[in-house]
Amino acid sequence: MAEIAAQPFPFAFKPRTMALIVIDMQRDFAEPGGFGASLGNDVSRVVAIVPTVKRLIEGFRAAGLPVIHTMECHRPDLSDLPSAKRDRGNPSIRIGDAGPMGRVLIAGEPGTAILDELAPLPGEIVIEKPGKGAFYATSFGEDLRKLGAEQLVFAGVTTEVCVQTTMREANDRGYDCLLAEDATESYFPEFKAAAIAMIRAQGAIVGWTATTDQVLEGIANA
Ligand code: C5J
Repeated sequence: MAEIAAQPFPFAFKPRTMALIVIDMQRDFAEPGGFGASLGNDVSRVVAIVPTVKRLIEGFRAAGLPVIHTMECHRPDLSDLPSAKRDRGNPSIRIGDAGPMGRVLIAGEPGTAILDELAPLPGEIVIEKPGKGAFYATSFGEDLRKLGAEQLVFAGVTTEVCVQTTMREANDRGYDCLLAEDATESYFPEFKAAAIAMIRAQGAIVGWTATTDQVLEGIANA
């Protein structure tokens, strides 16, 4: 087993069974006029992590390890958008409404796309997910099984919503999970800090956390 220096203790991994999961690095969460901004959030926090997420993605690609991207989005007919989700918050535009970047969080619309700098390469798996967790109503679990993945490194947004939900789902399914602390972000710094603390509390009850440098160093030394 190889190791990544991590908290609360080193993260052991088999060099060929690790995958990177990049959660929802979409224009709708990072750009003015998108869904995140419509909820009154400061999207510059998301933009700030893009170079770090890019470095992490490039490190996995260079090591020949899989990179899986997720996108939070819904069908154009909204058949996968329950009112429990559409009616929440008090956004100026709701999911499915027409906004400056097309219909908000609808598959295929410009604002729903992954940021250009982090665009998936041909052949990389992209999961379109209607929920916060990536396992719900998607092929994600089956894709991981086919890849033979056992350890998952997570990046993306937002730390306490879609990232943490997917990590918890993955942990329940038997995956060892590590969150790259500086490659994830929240609109609320205190929520990010709390999520990181929760994840690694009680002897890594949900998983481990490490910096992008630590992850890349662990991969390089494997
Ligand atoms: C949210 C997400 N926060 N990707 N989505 O609505 O975390």
